[in-house]
Amino acid sequence: MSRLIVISNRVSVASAAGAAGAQGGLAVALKSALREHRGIWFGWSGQETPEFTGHLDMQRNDGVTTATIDLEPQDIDEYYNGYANRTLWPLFHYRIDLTEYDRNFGEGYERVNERFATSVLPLIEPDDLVWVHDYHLLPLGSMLRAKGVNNRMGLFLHTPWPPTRLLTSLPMHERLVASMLEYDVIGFQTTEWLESFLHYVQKEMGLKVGLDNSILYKGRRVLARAFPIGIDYAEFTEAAQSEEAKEAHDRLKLSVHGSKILIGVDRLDYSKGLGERFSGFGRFLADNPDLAESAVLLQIAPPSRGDVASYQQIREDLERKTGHINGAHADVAFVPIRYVNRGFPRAQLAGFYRAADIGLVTPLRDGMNLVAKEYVAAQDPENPGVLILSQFAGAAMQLKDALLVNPHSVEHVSETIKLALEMPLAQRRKRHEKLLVSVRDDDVVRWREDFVNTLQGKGKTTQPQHQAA
Ligand code: ADQ
Repeated sequence: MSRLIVISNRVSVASAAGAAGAQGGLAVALKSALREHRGIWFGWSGQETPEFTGHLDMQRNDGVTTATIDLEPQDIDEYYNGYANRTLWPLFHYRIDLTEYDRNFGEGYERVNERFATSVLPLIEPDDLVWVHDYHLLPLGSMLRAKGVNNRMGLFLHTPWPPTRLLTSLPMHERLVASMLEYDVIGFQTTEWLESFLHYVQKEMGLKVGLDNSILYKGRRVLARAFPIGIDYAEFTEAAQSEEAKEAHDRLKLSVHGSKILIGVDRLDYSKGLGERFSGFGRFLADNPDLAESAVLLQIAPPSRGDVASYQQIREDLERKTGHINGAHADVAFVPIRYVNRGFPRAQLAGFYRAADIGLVTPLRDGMNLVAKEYVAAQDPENPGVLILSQFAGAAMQLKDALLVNPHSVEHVSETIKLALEMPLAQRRKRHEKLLVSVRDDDVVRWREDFVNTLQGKGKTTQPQHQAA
């Protein structure tokens, strides 16, 4: 079996007892793949160094080898806070109004990708599979190729891929996309993002795409495909049955004195549509005074990317909006929105999901959205809650039995909340049963096996019946 080299912006090194419970499903899944393939996980330590040295900090924890480098303050500003989070992240989430086009960011991005390439190079052996993750590292594969790496290399993009007309607003967009075509496999979350990518390479680069979605580029064949990511179903359902989850469930239920609970769990990010969600809930309260005190929205949103101005802005906006809605609808013993700015261990989160009658997952744009899947997995199948899901989340392509909403429409969100609160048990069970099949079967283990098999050239997807036209 080939070794696996996973490369991502950050590496999850935590291994101490208890820390595993706080990790995301992605870290858990990648670690199990790394254990199986005797691999190495390479990336930035998250630490700053006054001057870049390329020193590799190698650690072995929990059967997984990690290798990390520290970055200079200028690298962090231009690559991470700059090009990754102020240019590509908003652009890939269709927010050209928030996208900053600064040439220094682009240069910093290339410099750090080059530093990643130089640092990881000595770790790569001839038969290794190289799996690069996300928008931080799009050109890394081409830089490794330039250094003579001929290994099979794949890229998985966790975010959406924007429509061609938006992408062309990025200076040097063609250079960026051309660099991606040095990978052997490029994975997207959904066919929608895949189609946007294929549209770009055909219309802007004049490349031919085969019926199997392979792109002929400089005499090589690059396979582009959708690999929808899932949650670690086994790990999550185990967490949901723990004593810690039960306690969290009971604590939340008791605290609302019989009101229905709506739950939102998101990183504090403008792509998650939190402001629109609060407005939709506010509209529900205004439209249904008879029901008003019967529903509480618990929004858990730990701050993220606090060094970027647009993230400070959203935090202020949400605090204002919460105050406004609570001011208008609270009573002495009732507050409609509980807005909590911190993270919780996964078991407690699972307990909160299970206690909630509605999972309110309304991003304006999201590559996939794992919270929607976690909400479904945590429900009691005998008496499940209802998932309200944005039609603009990648997850909507799989979770068709959720109540799909347009998060921009406060009226639609308000009406859908009412519909969900009044949904009869039989219909809730029927919908949940179907949702659960998808969440259980298309889990993160299947996702990574599918990607790694495709990268290895195994499976029918890599034995195309049709050559590029
Ligand atoms: P994110 O934008 O971070 O991920 P998401 O898919 O929802 O979004 O994953 C968030 C994860 O963080 C979930 O597992 C959730 O439980 C956890 N989390 C969020 N808030 C938390 C809190 N307060 N306490 C504890 N845990 C919390 C990116 C893309 C997504 C894509 C994923 C995976 O933006 O579209 O689904 O990667 O590919």
